[in-house]
Amino acid sequence: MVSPKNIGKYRLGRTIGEGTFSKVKIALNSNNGEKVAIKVIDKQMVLKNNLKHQVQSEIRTMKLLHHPNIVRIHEVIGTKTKIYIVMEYVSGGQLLDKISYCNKLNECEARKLFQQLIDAVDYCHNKGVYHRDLKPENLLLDSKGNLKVSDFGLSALNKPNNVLNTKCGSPCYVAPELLMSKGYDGASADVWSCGVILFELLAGFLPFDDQNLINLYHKICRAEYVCAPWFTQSQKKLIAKILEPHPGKRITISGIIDDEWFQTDYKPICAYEFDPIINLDDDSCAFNSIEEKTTKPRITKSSSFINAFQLIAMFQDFDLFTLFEEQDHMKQTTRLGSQHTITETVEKIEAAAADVRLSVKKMNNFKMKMHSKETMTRCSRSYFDISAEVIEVAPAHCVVQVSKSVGDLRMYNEFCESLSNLLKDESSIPPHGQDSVDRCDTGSVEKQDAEW
Ligand code: ISQ
Repeated sequence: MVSPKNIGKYRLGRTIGEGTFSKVKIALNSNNGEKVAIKVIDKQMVLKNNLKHQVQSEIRTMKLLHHPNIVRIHEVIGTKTKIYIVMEYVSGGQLLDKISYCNKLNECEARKLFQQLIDAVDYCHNKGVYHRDLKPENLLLDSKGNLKVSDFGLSALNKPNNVLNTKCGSPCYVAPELLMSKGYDGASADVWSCGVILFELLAGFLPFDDQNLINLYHKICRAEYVCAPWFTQSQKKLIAKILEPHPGKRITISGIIDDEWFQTDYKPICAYEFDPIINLDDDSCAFNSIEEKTTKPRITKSSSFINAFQLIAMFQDFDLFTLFEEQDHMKQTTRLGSQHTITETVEKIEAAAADVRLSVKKMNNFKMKMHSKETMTRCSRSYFDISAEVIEVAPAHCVVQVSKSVGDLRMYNEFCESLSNLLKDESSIPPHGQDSVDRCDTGSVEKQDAEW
C-alpha cells in the first residue's frame, strides 16, 4: 500500500504551484534528504481531455532536456490515478516575485537573465521542443540567482488553445498568432513571449496590459506598446524586432543571439558540458506503479561489463515500461549484437558514424555521442543526436545500445543500418564467435521503446 503522503522514497509536502491539470508539491527524498519538486498530474483529467499520447510523448521529451537553465526531471512515477514528475527543486522562487520586489531590474541583471532564457529556449528549439507558455511564473531562480525554466515540453498541460480562458491565466505573454487561432510556429511564438519578458524585466511593467480582455487582445495583435522612458536605443531596437506581430517577420533566436545588446557580456554555455549520456540503468523511466519499480533488479552503471541475468532483466524491463498500461510504439533505442571485442566494436561505431557524416565524441572507452556535422555551427547551439554504449557480455561478445534524442529519425536509421552491416562483417569475427546471447541476435537490429 502506498501512503498518500509518500510516493516511493519521496515524502510529499506543501503545494508550491498549481496548473490546470496539475499541482507542484515540495517533497523530501528520504534516501538522501534532498528537496525535490513534484508535479502531480491527475491521470483521469489527462484521459478525459484526450491528452494521453501528448503527455506521454512530452514527458519522454522533457527527460531528454539537460541544460543548466532548464528545471531537470529526475524521474517519473506512475500510479493508478496519478503521474508524478519528480524535478529538481529550485529554491530562489519565481522571477515574477523578484520583479515585483525590485520593480525593475538593472540592465546587467536583466540582460543576464534574458541571455539565460534565450540559451534555454535555443537549446530546446534545436531539439524540436517548444514551450508555448513562457511567462515569469515558469521562470524560477536558483540560490545563485540563475534562471531555470520549468515546464519545457509540457505544452499539453499548458493548453495553448485556451489562452482567453481566464482559468488559464492572462494572455499577456501570448503571441498574436495564437490569439487569432491561426496555425502557428512554436519557435516564433516562444520568441514573442521572450520579448514580453525582456520588456517586463527592463520596464517593471508589461508591454500589453488592459483590464478588458478584448482591448488587451487588440493591443497584442497590433503590437501597441509604449517603451519606458529609460529604455536605451539598443534595447528599443531589439524589443521592436521581437514584438513584431507578423511571425514571419519576427526576429529568430539566432537573430537575437547575434544582436549587439544581447552579445554584451554574453558567455554562451557549451552543450558538451551538460548534454547527457543516456544510461542503460537510467531509472528515470516511467512505469506503471511504484511496486513494480522497487522489485526490478538494478543494472550497475560503474562497469561496461554485465552478466547474462542483468542483460535479460534489462530486456524484460523495457517491455514493462508503460505508464498507461499499453505499449507505445515510438522507437528510440536500438540494440545490436557484436561478436567483436569491445575495442573493435567501438571502432566499428566510429566507422559507421563517419559513414553517415556524424562526428563522434568519446565519453569513455565504451560510451560515445554523435551528432550531425551540419548542426555543429555554434557551441551554444550544438547538441547530440545519437549516443552509443557498448556493453561487454563475454569476451568478444558485446551489445551495442544506440539511443537517439528527439529529432529526425532518418540519420539515426542510417547510422543503425551502417553499424549493423559493419558488425556483420565476417572477416573480423573470431572463430569462437558463436552467438550465445539470449534475445539479442548478432548484427540484427532490435528496436525498443526506451522510455515507456
Ligand atoms: C521546481 N522548484 C520549485 C518550484 C517549481 C515549480 C514548478 C516546477 C518546478 C519547480
